[in-house]
Amino acid sequence: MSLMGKIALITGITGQDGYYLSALLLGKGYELHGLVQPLVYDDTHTLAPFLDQITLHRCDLCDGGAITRILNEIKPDEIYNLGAQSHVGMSFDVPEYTTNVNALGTLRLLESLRALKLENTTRFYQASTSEIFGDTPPPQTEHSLFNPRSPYASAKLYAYHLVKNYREAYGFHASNGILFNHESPKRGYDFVTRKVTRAVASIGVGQKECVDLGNLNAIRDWGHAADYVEGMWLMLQQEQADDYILATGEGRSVRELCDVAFSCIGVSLTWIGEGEEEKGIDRLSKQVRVRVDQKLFRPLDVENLRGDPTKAQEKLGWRRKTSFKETITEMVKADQSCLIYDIKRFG
Ligand code: NAP
Ligand code: G4F
Repeated sequence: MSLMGKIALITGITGQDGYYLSALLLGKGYELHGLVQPLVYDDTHTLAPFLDQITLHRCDLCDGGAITRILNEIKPDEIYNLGAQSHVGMSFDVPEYTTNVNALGTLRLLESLRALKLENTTRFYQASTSEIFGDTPPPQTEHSLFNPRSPYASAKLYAYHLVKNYREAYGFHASNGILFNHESPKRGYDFVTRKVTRAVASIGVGQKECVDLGNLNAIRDWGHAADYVEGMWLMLQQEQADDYILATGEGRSVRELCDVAFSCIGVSLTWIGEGEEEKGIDRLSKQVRVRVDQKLFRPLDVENLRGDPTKAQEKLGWRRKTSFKETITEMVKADQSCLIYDIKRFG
């Protein structure tokens, strides 16, 4: 039995946010359970520092029967639904799967809670996203227009509405965290920040020459994942469930992300050319370090996301602590350490 006597279940526990939320909840004395995908590459080693303190359950969010059985077994006080096919670009290639996991997965969890009559005892956090705003101009608030521009965002918007429906229809304590991008050394390799910080680490030791990117103009509001999981927890500690934006309020382009990441290895970039011909060049050595690859553009992109976190600040007392530069510097340093370890180990 845990110190607080509270039981939490995290879906998507092996992802970036699952790692930081696990650390937070274990630190608070929760009894912690996590859902992990069966039949895929076992990545539970990502939870290594605290694996022995978590009970893992093999369950796909597409499997309603297994979800019901596990919820009945655990009867959690809190569920954090982080599990998702979370790559926006990939959702154009696998729209049906993305919808099944991100939209219907949420439905399965909520319906299981209802069937088990846990709606009055289990609090529910839904990992919603700034992507639901699409091309609505910034700063986006909780009242901004939703205009999803990808299968990922459309599926997440369905889940957002469902959470609200279950709150209003059945009295669920269910909250949507509308989170803007948040990053860390645990970020998946396919997201732009991590792609850039890994490339910068490799370029720094001469293992790579250049990084190929898609849309350099896209603006995102990038925070640190460790700060954002605190906001998730705070939402479930409120008397009333509600929906909140977590964001920094600062927008930066992918180009600016490259400037900051390359500055970590002492490289100052100068940008020349336009569109597909644009290049980021090392001011001193004149070597090309960033190129544009048309194949990396999405069929439809979201150009400008910058959130207004006022409601979360005022009602939850939430504050982000880590600056953009600190986040990117931490990621570059972590990627450099991995490389140095690999070089020492494998030559
Ligand atoms: P992530 O690193 O991609 O983690 C996603 C997690 O979902 C992984 O544990 C993954 O398991 C699991 N998963 C995928 N498909 C599943 C399935 N069919 N059944 C069960 N589990 C499945 O994502 P994240 O960055 O931690 O984000 C957490 C959540 O917040 C996601 O829902 C994401 O859409 C949302 N979100 C993220 C951000 C952000 O900037 N990070 C912003 C807004 C919202 P495997 O490890 O086995 O693949
Ligand atoms: O890093 P990204 O793939 O993140 P994106 O699409 O904003 O989605 C992330 O944040 C959302 C919250 O807003 C989450 F809901 C979602 O689950 C995920 O965590 O791409 C950021 C921007 C995009 O405009 C993309 O087109 O960077 C642009 N970009 C340019 N070159 C690239 C690349 N993105 C990726 N992944 N790879 C590139 O080479």
